[in-house]
Amino acid sequence: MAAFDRGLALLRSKGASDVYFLGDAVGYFPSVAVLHRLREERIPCLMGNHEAMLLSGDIPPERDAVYRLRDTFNLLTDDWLAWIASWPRLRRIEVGTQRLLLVHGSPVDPTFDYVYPDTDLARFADAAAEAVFMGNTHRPFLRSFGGTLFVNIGSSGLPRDHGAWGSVCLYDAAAGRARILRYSILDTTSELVARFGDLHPTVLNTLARRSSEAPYGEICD
Ligand SMILES: [Mn+2]
Repeated sequence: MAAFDRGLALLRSKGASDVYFLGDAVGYFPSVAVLHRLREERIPCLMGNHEAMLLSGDIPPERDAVYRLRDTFNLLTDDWLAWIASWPRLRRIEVGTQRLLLVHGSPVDPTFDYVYPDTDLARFADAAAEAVFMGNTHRPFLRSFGGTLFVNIGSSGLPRDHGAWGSVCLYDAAAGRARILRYSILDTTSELVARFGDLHPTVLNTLARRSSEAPYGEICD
């Protein structure tokens, strides 16, 4: 939650006029705090695979020890579930001459696909957009292919390339330029780990992940 707030504040401090959320407000931490913030701020949301699993109840049992989606479900009223169910799985936005496609997964499977820094982007030749924004792998990148800019925005609270640096994307539609912004989540992570004393070791290991390489993107204060 605090990591999400920090990413939101960073985007706004850099002049973001419109903010979109690409999914997975729930999962890993049995908390609904990010959902509350998204609704309070009236941020347009896309459905992530975690929301889809939460709503359908189709959660692989062996994975839920990590995802904690049943615990999260039990914190939500019907009103909250109906709101989440209203989130679209993709969003197309036109800004000037720019056609933007926003998904959680990929253009061919908007909810469940995983696109990594080395994924073959030829699969998405029919995206029909100047820029495509994705999440789901928690691994940020900017890549151009076939006249389209493909962006993985990473993760605000559980980055997988380097656990100490949350990630958001700032896009300037007039210039057609995307930036991946990174911000420290060391202190918010410590608070989370202390508050939820029973997080799965997989989650703790991801948060503790460090790299000898600098995190992808621009380090911001
Ligand atoms: Mn996901």
